[in-house]
This record gives sequence, structure tokens and C-alpha cells, in this order.
Amino acid sequence: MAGSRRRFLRQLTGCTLLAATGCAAGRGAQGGRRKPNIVYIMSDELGYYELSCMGHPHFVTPNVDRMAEEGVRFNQALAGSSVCAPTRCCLMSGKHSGHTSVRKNDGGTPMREGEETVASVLKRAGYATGGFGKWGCGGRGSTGVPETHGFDVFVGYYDQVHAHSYYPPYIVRNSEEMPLEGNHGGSDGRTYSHYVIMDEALKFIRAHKDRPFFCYLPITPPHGIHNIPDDDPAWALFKDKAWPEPARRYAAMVNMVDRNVGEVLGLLKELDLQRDTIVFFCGDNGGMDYFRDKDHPRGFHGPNVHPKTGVALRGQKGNLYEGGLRIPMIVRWPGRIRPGRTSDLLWYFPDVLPTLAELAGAKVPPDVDGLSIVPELLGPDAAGRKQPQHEYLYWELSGQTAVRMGDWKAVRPRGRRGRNQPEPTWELYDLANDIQEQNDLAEKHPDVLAKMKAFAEKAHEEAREGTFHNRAIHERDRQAKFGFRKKADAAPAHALPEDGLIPRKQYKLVRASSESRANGKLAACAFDGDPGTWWHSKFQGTVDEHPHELVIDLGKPHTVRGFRYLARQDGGWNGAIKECEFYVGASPDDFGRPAARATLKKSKATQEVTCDAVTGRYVRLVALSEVNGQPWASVSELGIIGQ
Ligand SMILES: [Ca+2]
Ligand SMILES: [Ca+2]
Repeated sequence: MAGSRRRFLRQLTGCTLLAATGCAAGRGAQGGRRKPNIVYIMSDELGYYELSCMGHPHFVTPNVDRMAEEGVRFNQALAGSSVCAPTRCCLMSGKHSGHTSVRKNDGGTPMREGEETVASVLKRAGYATGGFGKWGCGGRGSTGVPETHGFDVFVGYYDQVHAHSYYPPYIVRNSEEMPLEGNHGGSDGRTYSHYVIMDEALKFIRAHKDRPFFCYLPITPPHGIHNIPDDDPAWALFKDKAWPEPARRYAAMVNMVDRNVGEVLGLLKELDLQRDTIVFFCGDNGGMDYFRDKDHPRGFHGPNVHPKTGVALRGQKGNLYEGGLRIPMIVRWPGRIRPGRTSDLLWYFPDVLPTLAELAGAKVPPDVDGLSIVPELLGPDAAGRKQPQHEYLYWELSGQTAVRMGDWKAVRPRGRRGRNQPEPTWELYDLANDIQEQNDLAEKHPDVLAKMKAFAEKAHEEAREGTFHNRAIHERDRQAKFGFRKKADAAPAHALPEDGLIPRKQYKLVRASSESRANGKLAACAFDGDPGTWWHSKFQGTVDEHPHELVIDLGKPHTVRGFRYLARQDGGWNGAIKECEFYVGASPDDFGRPAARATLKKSKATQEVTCDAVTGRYVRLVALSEVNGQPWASVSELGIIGQ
């Protein structure tokens, strides 16, 4: 076994590695010391070989390399799943993908209410808990939002489609919108979201320097869209390479991530927290063969190809061969983790929760699948026991299944779609001798495969997802990827004709049923003369339902003959009014019977509703329904006809 283990490691690293041994220096250090701070940095899509310490000639990652020199680098740390959301749910819940609630990668599928996470476990142990980056375990408006799963604060993207843009009009902070100035979605904007997210993370660390904190950084780079600002120092290193631009942008994003790691480590040093803080750095799923061409069949940078030997892990992000699961993983804790070590411990994301819980002295929920790797990190002497090993590791994803048992790997790939296609069959590989998963041993070792299939059977339960109470704000986040300007640009905004209107400058708001303060859709926007601004009823947190109303003071009594209405002028319809009533009165509190009732059309053009002349100083517009049947109301512009 020892021989095969070494052979296995040589396949991966091209060199002989030191065996893992304990770290006697850490013995007893827990007693009397503060609980360790925990920083967990996870870079979205970063491949196993995409670090300069792995010998990759394209990448420049001095800070991560230094982390590896000062800590332990794992060469058999595997992702919880092979795509973003399911892997995050494994990481957060301590469960494998046969037990997790989020197994779809549609971007917003939620965890259930009350599910435990790393953050809820650490929070109970007295930790300040902050998350910064891409959540992926529940869209806004669902039971899966991070602030109900143990995070004091989470800043970034809840939905993964939203996260595709580094220039969205807003990101999210504890379910409230946090506007990013000058952004219009896609690659169009002035405020690079990742800078804001990193700033918030560093502020969080600084603010909690005097108590134990958990800083979770599931940052989006280098995931696409492959954007990095031209004035980022990382771009200067790559802009003149003779590579396709996306490949240059990608490498620059990796260097930026490395710089961010340096910023975190630098801040810990400045705050004198280095020896009190354990820092993890990893990828979230196996590398993707991005920017393939005929000369680069495994992607321009070859995230799963050993840069020196050419040994290639099979598959990539999205499947369950090694290329989909193997990730970079480095852990550093000066004084506690022996520096400069490489470990071949076989472990995966479900192990993170019990590991962090043990470090924090917190209780582990009974239903997790993971094992603490503290003995491997700190050494068996410091941990007081030997490192336990998994009997098996399990993955399922979109009809694919994989089981790992020691060096054995069983994979059942996705079947071909369509009728009369054969059922997919199980394959079996001996990774100690076949890291590229080329030699299927299923027929040669039916007994081994039978055992692993039995594990798979035992491991799978039907997924029980959480629920949404407000899909509209989730959909809004997904739309934010594209910004909200484009469609309005294509069809120029309508403006309300001013002729015959009581001058709108003299209108004053008396009251509104509700307004959306978090994103500035205030009631006063309904008569500010700007078709590009609008009033929207409140939809963050609790949703205010119909009827909605606006009550306006015209400044003095007027003869009123009706009103003109302009629906919101962006690409959306949320709140566009359908049935409504219009009142005129001498008092804002007693309007009597409506002067007009109307059903407005689903149109961006100005609509006019007239009534018999009524004299009054106050008008009231009541929205009874919305064009799409949703519970909200919105008005871009409202003008009162009369003298
Ligand atoms: Ca990912
Ligand atoms: Ca307006």
C-alpha cells in the first residue's frame, strides 16, 4: 500500500513527497488560547494545476505559493461536487451530495429552513460569521439565504446567474440590495463587484479582530465572465502575452486572487493575528477546459494537465472523473501546522464542517457525513488521536454517480439521452496506477465494484429542497446580470406629455402605502419628471400587497379632469398597474367615492384616464392589481390633468 501510495503521488506531482507526520509543537496549545479565527478562501473554478507552485508556467501566484510553503498542501482534497451550487452546499452543510438539499445547479435552489451550516455551528460557538462572494445555496426570497443559516453578514451574490456579471447594478447584503455605481450588467460598468466584496471582507476581519471570527470568502474570480479592469495591476502582467484575450484575462484574474490572498495574510499580520488564524485556500470544483483550440485540446491553460509531465486528469468541471473533483487546497496556521508539507490525505468538502467545528470547540450536528481532518492538520499528538479515514466518499450529480474507496474509484457516467439508449454502466479505476482513469477494471474486479455500488445505494436519498416565498426578487437578481438598461435603450423611454397637466413641481407627497427604500424606488420618483426613475412598493423582506396607494397634495385646490400614467420604462413590468381607482378630495383623509375607475394596459407608452371635473387639493391613486398578477405596484410618472 505504501508503495502504491507513493506511486500515486508521483503521478500527480512528479516528485517524491514527504510522508505526513504529526506536529508535536501544537500539543496543548488549545488550552488557555483564544479559539482560532478561521478564514476560508475559495476561488471559483481555479484548477488543480493553475498555481505557480504546481509548476504551471502561465500563472503567477506568489502569495498562494507562500501559503503552501508555510502550511500544508493537499493533493487529494476533492470538491463536494463538480459544479458551483451543489459543491457549496456540501461545504456548508457537512453532507455529501447524496444527502444535501441543493443538488441542482440552476443558481438559486435553496437549502431548507433551519438547516445547519458551518456558520450556524460556529456562531453558536461564539464566532462572528461573515461571508463574502457567491452563496449559491438559496436565492433571495427563499429559505436558503445565508443570514438565516448562521451568517451575521453576507455580501455578494446569492444567485449564481447574478454572479456571472462583475458589473451588476447591485450586489446583495443580507437580502438588501447594495447598489454599485455606474453598472449596467454584463461587462458594462464602473464598479468592479469583486473589489467591493474583498473590501467588505477585509473590513469584517478588522472589525472582529478581538473575538473569534469565521470569514468565508467564496469569491467569484476566475469564473466567467472573464473580466478584470484594465487598471488592475494583475492585467499589466498579462496584457501583452501572445494569448487569446480571454486566456490573458483569466490568468490575470488568478493573479488578482493571489494578490487578495496576500492582502488577507497581510492584514492578519498587521493585526497580529497570524498565529491565531487558520487560513484555507481552495478551488470549488475541478478545472474547466476553458479556451480550447486545436493546439490546446484540454484548454488553453490545461487546468487538469500536469504542466511538466503531461499526465492529464480525465474530465473536467461538470462530471465526476478526477478532473471534475480534484481541487487545489492549501491550509496555513503558523505555529500549529507544520510548514512546507504535502499531504495525500483523501478528503472532501463534507469534512470541512466537522474540522472547523473541532477547531472551534463546537458541537457537530449528528447528521453530517464528514470527518474532521484536525489530526492530519495539526498532527496526531496535538489532536490526541490518529486521523480517521473515510470508508467511502460519495458524489452524485445530474444522473452521474461516483464512489471512492481508498485508491478505488467507481464512476457511473450520465447515460445517453433518448429512448433505446443503453443504461449507463459502472466503470472502475485503480487511481494508484491509473490516475488518468483510462483502464476500466469493472469486469476484472466485480467484487470491489459490488461493494462500491452498495455504498452508492446506501448514500443516496431523495433531495429535499427549500422553498421560495418571493420568487420575484430572485428573478430580479438573475436579471441584474444583464443590467436593467439595455431594453429601455433599445426602445427610447417615453415621457409624459406636460400640456394640460397641473404643474408637477408643486406636487407634494402626502403618503404612500409603501416604497422600496433599499433600491431608491421612492414614492417621490412617481412625479419627479424623470421617466427613468420610478416608485415601487416594498418587496424586500416582507412584501406589501395590494391595494397600494399614492396620495398627493397639489399645493392648492384645482379643477381636476383625470390623470396620465407612465409605467416603468426599463425592461421589467413588476408593479405596472392594471386596475386602479382615482380620487380627488378637499382633505387627504376623506376622499369619498372614486372620480374614475380604470384598467390600464401593459404598455410603456403614456396612458390617460379622464373624469368629470372635480375640485380638490388632494388626489389619490389606488392600485388594485398588477399587469402580471404580482402583488406590487410601480409608477414611473404620474401627472394630474386640470387647471
Ligand atoms: Ca465553480
Ligand atoms: Ca419618475
